[in-house]
Amino acid sequence: MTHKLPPLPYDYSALEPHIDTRTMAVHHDKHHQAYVNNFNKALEGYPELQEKSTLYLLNDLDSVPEEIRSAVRNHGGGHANHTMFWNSLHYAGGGEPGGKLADAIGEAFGSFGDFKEAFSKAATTLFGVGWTWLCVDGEGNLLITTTANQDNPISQGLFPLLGLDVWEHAYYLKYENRRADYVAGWWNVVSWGFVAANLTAARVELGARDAAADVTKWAEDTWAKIDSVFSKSSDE
Ligand code: MN3
Repeated sequence: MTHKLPPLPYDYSALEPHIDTRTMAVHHDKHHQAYVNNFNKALEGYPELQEKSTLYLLNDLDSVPEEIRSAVRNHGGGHANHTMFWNSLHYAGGGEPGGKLADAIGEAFGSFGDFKEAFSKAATTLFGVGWTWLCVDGEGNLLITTTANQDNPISQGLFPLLGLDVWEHAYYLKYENRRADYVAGWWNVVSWGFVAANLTAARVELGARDAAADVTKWAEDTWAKIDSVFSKSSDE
């Protein structure tokens, strides 16, 4: 099995004016493609790892041979993060979530406004390259976290619900150095339905983990399942 670049689930221009057409084309076709290529290259000669889902490998980096561990972390992470990123955006997105996601955000952060402020602050103040995330921890609590480079929160035992790419390649063509303006624009295209579905999946999977007799098997099954939700056509 080799990993494949999943097609964007909408046109390059779909997120205009908040995320511009040229940025989407370069970001998806060049940057994401390069992560996929380098991830596959790292796994050459490791057929047993080629059969594992991306998230499973990222969840258990210690099980990856040391000579390719950094490459899997960086390029497998880049593949997983970007796949999730495209699917977390929609031209009909924005606004505020409802239902159980709204309740969970209110419980964790006070209000949606407080959450938005804290997330934006984390994204705008992150030094260097990386991502800002809304995650669920092992006890089911929501939290905001950041990761450097292409690290995925799964490597720290956190379920990612929503991730914001704050590498300059994600915004520089349109916003130049104005990261805060990019973050402000990004809120208009967040697909809350995607985030809500991830929260439901995370809670179901946490329950299954607590009940599992074989945690390794649970992890393998779970991350394969979540991988396939994030990335319907990336693994063939
Ligand atoms: Mn990127």
